[in-house]
Order: sequence, then C-alpha cells, then structure tokens
Amino acid sequence: MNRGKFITVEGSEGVGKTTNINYIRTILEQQGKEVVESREPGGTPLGEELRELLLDHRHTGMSEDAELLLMFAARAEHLAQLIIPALEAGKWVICDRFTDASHAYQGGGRGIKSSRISTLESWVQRWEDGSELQPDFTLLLDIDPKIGLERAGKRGALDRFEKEQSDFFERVRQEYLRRATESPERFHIVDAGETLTEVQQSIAAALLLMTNIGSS
Ligand code: Z5A
Repeated sequence: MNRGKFITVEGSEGVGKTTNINYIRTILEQQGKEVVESREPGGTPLGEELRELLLDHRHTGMSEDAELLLMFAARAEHLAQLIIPALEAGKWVICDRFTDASHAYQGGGRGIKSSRISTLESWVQRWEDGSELQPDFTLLLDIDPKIGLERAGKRGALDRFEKEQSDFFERVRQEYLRRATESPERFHIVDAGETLTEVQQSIAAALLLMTNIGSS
C-alpha cells in the first residue's frame, strides 16, 4: 500500500480555506483518491475540545506559551489518531491549517521565537528513527488581512483570534510568506483576493502539478 499524500491549506482569517477545501476534495475524489478532510486545532474529540478552549473569549489573555502548547497537544493527538493512520492506509489527508499556522500565529503574530516552535515541531513530528512528517504540499491562500477580516465578519461572530489588531494579522501574513519563500518546493501561493472562480482555477492548476509530481 502506497502512503497517501498530506495536503495542508493555510492563510489568515476569512481567506477562503473552508470554501476551497471542499473544491480540492472534489478534484481529488474525481481522480479516484480516497480523501480524509480535517482541521487544526481539532480533528479528534480531544482536539475539538482544545479548539473550543483556544477560540473562547473567556481565555483572552491566555499566556503565549500555553496557547502554543495547546496547539501542539491537539496536533499530537491529531497525528496519532487520524493523520498518520489515514496516510498509512493510502488515503489523502487535506488539513485546514497545520504547523505552519503555529509559526505564523504564535511565531509571527505573538512573537514566540521560532527555535521554541521548532522544538515542539520535532517533538510531535519526528520519530526515533529520524523520520519526520511534513506536509507534501501546502497551499497558501494569501490576502490583504483587511479583506479577509471583512469576509470573516460577514460570516458571523468573531472568535478570540479574529479580535486581534490589524498589525497582528499583517505579521501573520508576512511569516506565512517568509516560510513559503524558504520552502518553495512545498508551498504554492494563491492570490485569494481574486474572485472565487479565479482562485479555484489557480488551485486546480497547482493541484494538477502536484498530483503529476506525486504520481511520477
Ligand atoms: N491557529 C493558531 O493560532 N495556531 C495554530 O497552530 C493553528 C491555528 C492550527 C482557528 O482557525 C484559529 O486557530 C485561527 C488561527 C489559529 N485563527 N483565527 N481565527 P480557523 O482556520 O478555524 O479560523 P479562520 O482562519 O478564521 O477560518 P475561517 O473563519 O473558517 O475562514 P476560512 O475557512 O479561511 O474562510 P471561508 O469560511 O471559506 O470564507 C470566508 C467567507 O468568504 C465566506 O463567506 C466565503 O463565502 C467568502 N469567500 C471565500 N472565498 C471568496 C472569494 N474568492 N471572494 C469572495 N468571497 C469569498
């Protein structure tokens, strides 16, 4: 059994991840792939409970380290219970956010040193034999944070992160772009400020390239 592929979708608030993950799923299923869709924080019963805590306004002012550690606790559970078993069973996993989000939000946004985040990344994503799990392909939906927040605001009440100031979201965006420049073989950036049809055309082209590479 060939291992499945791990695709992550990233970007700041309201950028269209949920909308476009449905589209990606449809394309992959048309190609005959078995797809599992998930999200972070979340994806397991424990992870979803941690998500509720993390997004809840009652915890405004949560310490930065507690926030980071909860993200990685949810991720450790997600990897053990869902992501790794699905990949090993040959399924393709599409995940709405993964560790790049910790670097962007807790690193870029909150200012936690990248070496501290990388320590946790190695802890949960690296095994004793030295192997490490990283996404095979990351789609970064990039948008001016003001437009994303407007879109998210139209959709309903804002969560604990969405209440942050605009400079926080600008730092998040810049950290995502920096990471994409650092790993061009993994990232594909899509201008998410375009119309939905245009965004989906770009995504389809990127996926075609990726699945061709994946099958070679
Ligand atoms: N977080 C973190 O800090 N550290 C971590 O390690 C992880 C996460 C993993 C929850 O994530 C929070 O967790 C997140 C970061 C933090 N911060 N916040 N907030 P989330 O992914 O659940 O939250 P989100 O980014 O706010 O996602 P979202 O609100 O679900 O937005 P979205 O999925 O990207 O967008 P959408 O729902 O698909 O689209 C938003 C609206 O725009 C909707 O009405 C669409 O119809 C519309 N839309 C979409 N595309 C377009 C285009 N192209 N044109 C016009 N309108 C559009």
